[in-house]
Amino acid sequence: MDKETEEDRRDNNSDEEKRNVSPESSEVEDSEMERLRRYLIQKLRLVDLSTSNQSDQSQQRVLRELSLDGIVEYIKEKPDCKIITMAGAGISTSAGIPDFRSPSSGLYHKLDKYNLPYPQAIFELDFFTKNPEPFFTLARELLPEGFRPTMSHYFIRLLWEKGLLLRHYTQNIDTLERVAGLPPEKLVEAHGTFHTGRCLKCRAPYMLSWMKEKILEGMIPKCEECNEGVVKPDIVFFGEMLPERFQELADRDFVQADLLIIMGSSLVVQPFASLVDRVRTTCPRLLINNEKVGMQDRLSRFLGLRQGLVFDTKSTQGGRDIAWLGDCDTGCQLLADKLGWGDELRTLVQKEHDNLDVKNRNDN
Ligand code: CNA
Repeated sequence: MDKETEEDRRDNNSDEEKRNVSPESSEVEDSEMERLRRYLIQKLRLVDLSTSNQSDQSQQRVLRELSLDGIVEYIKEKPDCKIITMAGAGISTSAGIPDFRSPSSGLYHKLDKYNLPYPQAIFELDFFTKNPEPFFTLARELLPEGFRPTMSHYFIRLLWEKGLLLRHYTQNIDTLERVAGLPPEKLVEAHGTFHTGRCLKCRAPYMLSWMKEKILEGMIPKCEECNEGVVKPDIVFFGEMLPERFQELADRDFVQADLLIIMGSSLVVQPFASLVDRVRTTCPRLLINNEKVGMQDRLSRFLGLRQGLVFDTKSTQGGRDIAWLGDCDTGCQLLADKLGWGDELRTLVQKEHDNLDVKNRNDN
């Protein structure tokens, strides 16, 4: 009891002390924090200190209105607007391809049957080398067989046809951007693609059609050159380097962009997710997704790392980030409608889907 009273007293004292904190001592604490932050950044070589305060600059007003209408007005006023689109699995879910992380429908919730030690193992090189079977069983469900690109894919193609697309960066491996007619030079498949594959032993190259035949027959594709290695589609597994094209073009493109549109991604896989920080601080960023993602966490804020998206519409200093929450296809159609391209997009989708249906019928 006595002890409690003593502790209470100590607590009260410390409360008293807190209340008596002078502005000077709080400034000292702040500067010590700042010194610690800079020390950690420098020691860990986390980020260039000259750019670690960019978030302050990003508060300039670049959009007249922080809304989809603000973005529409911005595009209309910039006839040569250079747009980068970034996409994830969410732009393909309406084509029937599940994403990873959506609750209940995402792949990570459906992997029990593969008996994995943990869900990500299916995309890890070490695990694949020892046991490729789970991956190829899953690949059978993911293979671009008869899937049709979505409204979102065709919206990106329309941006290209209008001369506004600087580049499309995708995490998807389903090749639907190619099927939608986006030219390869406008496309960066950051996590690789099923389009091509390689023998893990002798590196002999293979095409999708060859791999698909084996995978759909329930076989593990084995190299016909060395007769030993497993042929792995050129998709990037956890722990593998991203394609050189990603590094090269990201360095060149993002500093030039006038607008960034991010669609259907949880923005948790690095380094893709932090691309959002590589545009200029005056470049508006529009997120079209079921949920808000990509915001800065407290640790990164403290370390001056990854600024992330800032959806604080109450900020008096302006802002440049918009979250349009809902289905990607609906968001893209709405954006196209507001830009005056609505009918063009609907017609493009209809025409391309009809062509694909005919092609699929002829192939079968
Ligand atoms: P993810 O982590 O599964 O996140 C998907 C995000 O999209 C989530 O925030 C969802 O809420 C959102 N979403 C899902 N459907 C819709 C929709 N119709 N409209 C709006 N938002 C939607 O997927 P990420 O792409 O962010 O993760 C990166 C991984 C997933 C990459 O390595 C990919 O290779 C991998 N992946 C790709 C495919 C594909 O190629 N289609 C499929 C599954 C996984």
